Amino acid sequence: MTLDLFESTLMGTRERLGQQAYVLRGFALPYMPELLQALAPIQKQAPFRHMHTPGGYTMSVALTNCGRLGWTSDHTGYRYTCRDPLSGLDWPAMPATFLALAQDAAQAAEFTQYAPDACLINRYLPGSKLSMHQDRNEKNDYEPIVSVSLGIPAIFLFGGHQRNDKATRVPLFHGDIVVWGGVDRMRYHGVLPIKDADHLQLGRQRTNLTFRTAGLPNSSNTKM
Ligand code: MD3
Ligand code: FE
Repeated sequence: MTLDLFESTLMGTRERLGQQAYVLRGFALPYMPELLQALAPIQKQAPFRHMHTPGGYTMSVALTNCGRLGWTSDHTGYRYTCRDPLSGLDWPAMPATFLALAQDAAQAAEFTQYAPDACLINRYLPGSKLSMHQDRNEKNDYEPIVSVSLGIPAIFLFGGHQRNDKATRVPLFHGDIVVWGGVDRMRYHGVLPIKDADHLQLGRQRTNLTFRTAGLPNSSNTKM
């Protein structure tokens, strides 16, 4: 079966990965021209960079952020900040089209009133991977994380609540969205090393947008 046939067969379907976790196939495709247009000035203002982990490693995935809060990592640890440590300026604002897509997807996965304040943008080149981890730097552990896949495919690993729990492999294609919240929010997850491929619009790379509610649930003005 070719990739194209596989993609078009699944288009528009909703797969359940867990009690409160869904894959929405092709959900971002109608937003694509606007999404890509909005992405360009973000990466110009806040370029993709390889972060260092507290353990002394350099991440193979390059990242940037938009929205009020952005995720960063260095030798002292992981955290969300209001400013880009590279420039000292606020992270680029979250484009209206990003927010609309994230809210639309959350709704389709039964999460209402979603108000993400952070969008972490990951860039994978062939060979980049993300080891199994939990996302535990957000102050809110119920609100969903909405993930938008762009470019070449990836195999996502969806694990359990223990690092060693068996993980399900989920192939993700350009335009697919995954939504995880509630009881599935703290599950371990990762991305297998990306296989080399060439995407017609994005070239030899995968970009993933992950929307999060990182600040306090009912929004405070505390500078982080
Ligand atoms: C599953 N990013 O940035 S989607 C990350 O494709 C991250 O770039 C991956 O994991 C990527 O932290 C995977 C995001 C994701 C986020 C939170 C989750 C998947 C999740 C929480 C529970 C289960
Ligand atoms: Fe994660």
